[in-house]
Amino acid sequence: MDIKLIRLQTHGDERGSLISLEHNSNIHFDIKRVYYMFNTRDDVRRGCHAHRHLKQLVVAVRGSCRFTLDNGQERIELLLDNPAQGLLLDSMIWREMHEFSEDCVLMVLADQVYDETDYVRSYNDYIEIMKREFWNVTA
Ligand code: T46
Repeated sequence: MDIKLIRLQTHGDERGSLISLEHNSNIHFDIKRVYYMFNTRDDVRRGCHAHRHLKQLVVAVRGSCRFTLDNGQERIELLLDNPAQGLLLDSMIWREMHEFSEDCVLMVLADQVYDETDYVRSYNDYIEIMKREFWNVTA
């Protein structure tokens, strides 16, 4: 699956901790947009879509949430609960976020500006695109 968990270097001293996200140092794409989610209820599911082209790095800067990630062939679950860990999500990965802790702040760095046409919001459509464009399955 085209995902990677990367360790982000923490600069720590007696004052506390600092993590820097920097183009060509630990972020290997052009950062065109940053957004963050907070105040998410623990009984909701966010995401539930894939992106045709977008690449993103996701960091739980505070608290935790679970990710369900799916490439149409395998499905994995992972807990994001460490501000020194970044989840690199490539395009065409189906993602769902759930079980948000009350204090969760999820920050996302993206390589494209917001574009609703990049979203694939139906799982059936997602599988059809994967079959047609990535698995070379002819119906
Ligand atoms: C993703 C996961 C991890 C904007 O106006 N600009 C933005 O940059 C974004 C991301 C969203 N919006 C608006 C569109 C919706 O009216 O904010 C509202 C909530 O967005 P959405 O329902 O798409 O949020 P999530 O949590 O389902 O998904 C988000 C990102 O959209 C998505 O790209 O990969 O987080």
